[in-house]
Amino acid sequence: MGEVAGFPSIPDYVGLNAPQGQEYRIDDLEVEGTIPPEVDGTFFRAVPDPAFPPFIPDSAASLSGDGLVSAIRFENGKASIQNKYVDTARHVAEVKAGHALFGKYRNPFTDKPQVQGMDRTVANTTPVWHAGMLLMAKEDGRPYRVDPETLETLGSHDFDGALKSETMTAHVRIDPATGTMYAYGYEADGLASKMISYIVVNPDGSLRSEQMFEAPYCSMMHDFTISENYALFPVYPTTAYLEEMRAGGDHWYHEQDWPSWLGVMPRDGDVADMKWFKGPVGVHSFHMMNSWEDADGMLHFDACLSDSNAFPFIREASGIHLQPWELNGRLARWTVDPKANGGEVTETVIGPPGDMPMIPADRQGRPYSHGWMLTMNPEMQGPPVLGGPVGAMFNVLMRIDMAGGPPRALVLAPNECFNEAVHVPSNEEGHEGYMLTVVDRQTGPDDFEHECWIIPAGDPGQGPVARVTIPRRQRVQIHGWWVSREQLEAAR
Ligand code: V55
Ligand code: FE
Repeated sequence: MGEVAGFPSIPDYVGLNAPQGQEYRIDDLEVEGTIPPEVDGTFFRAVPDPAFPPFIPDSAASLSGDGLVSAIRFENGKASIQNKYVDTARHVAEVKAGHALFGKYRNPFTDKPQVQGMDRTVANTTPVWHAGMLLMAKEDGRPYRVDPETLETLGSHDFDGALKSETMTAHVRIDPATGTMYAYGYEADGLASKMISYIVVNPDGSLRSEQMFEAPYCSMMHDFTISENYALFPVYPTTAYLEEMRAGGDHWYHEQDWPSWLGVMPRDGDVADMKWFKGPVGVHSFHMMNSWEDADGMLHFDACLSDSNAFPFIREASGIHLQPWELNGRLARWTVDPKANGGEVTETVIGPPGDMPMIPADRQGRPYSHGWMLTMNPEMQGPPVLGGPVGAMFNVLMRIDMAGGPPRALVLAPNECFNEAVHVPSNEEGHEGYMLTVVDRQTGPDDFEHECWIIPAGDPGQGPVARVTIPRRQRVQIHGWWVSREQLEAAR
């Protein structure tokens, strides 16, 4: 496959993963079908896109790409796209130098001497919208604030100097009733640390509280959940060793025989009241769908769980040799009694293997009737489209009925794949709104087309009601966020 000048010809940089590195705005995109009136606002996407070839071959390079904000804007039935890099300290320094200065994924000991100590986050994982602010977040550092209209970078965001944690997750949870944002940072006080910062942010964007606690071990805690009364912190055995980093090794190693843990505390309470529930050994999850309390007060934690870490580079570094298709996973529900003083989780399988779980924003932390996720067509002959950080792309968007009704799924052609979708609610009673997602279509070894599809959320299988052509190559997106016109205007 054709390589991009200067970049090594390895999967992280070829085909769908070929670096693009261009900033542009294109108005009046071609639309097939009709954009529904609800779809009025901006679909923000976080896209890692390495601006410079690496000076160390790094097997985790797909996660190290410079953060680029992609904004697909909808107004009056028309659509436009704007792509712009986040001007992180790291990106600015590398642009000035004209080449890469930072080494391996999350290993500062491999950086060039002139950037030692510099903020090395790439702000490439989630465009978070809260309190009228757009924050480009990545779990290894603090988020960067970006102007939602111009996509100009406004700087590293530390809540007006109030944040102590060196890191903040890319997966925040916003309470729909109050607008309070719940977040956390792991490795909060340094590399390989067990320290976690529990961060609560007022609806106006000011920091309400920050409390530190220790996890059973340092863990790659990519996401967490809230329910109406609790905050739930999953700890999975992908861990870090400072000595490995100092020796130029990787940040992450998966310990297949360590137990997982679920920390549960009152959402607005004290970390001293954390209770730890033991989960199965060896498992990992990047993303949770939701948590909620039932009528009996039992607490449920719904996550896209795998039997090992889903990233091949982490398994390989850990001596776990599994092909991607040999890794089993499921949408799993862990149930605990939050009034008990710890114990073990009880697991129930509630959905297929897959990832990128999505729920309506107004069901966050509450009982919910349905959610959506990406999965693979089990009947497909031949390989899926290759690309993204895991190496293979998903080709099914599935609505999961939590009451046990049949799933409703949109299955793509074998040469097509989904990026994560966002949900656009509808004001119409009983209408579930729409899912917005960028679909990539492979038309040759190095040739791809991209469209933004607008899909009925209540029955994705009906297929898109509108398809917006994106006339430039797009690199694989990580997460997205839908911001309505109302929210955008309130933020002005
Ligand atoms: C993920 C993505 C990351 C990362 C760690 O999707 C985990 C999971 C794009 O960066 O650094
Ligand atoms: Fe994520």
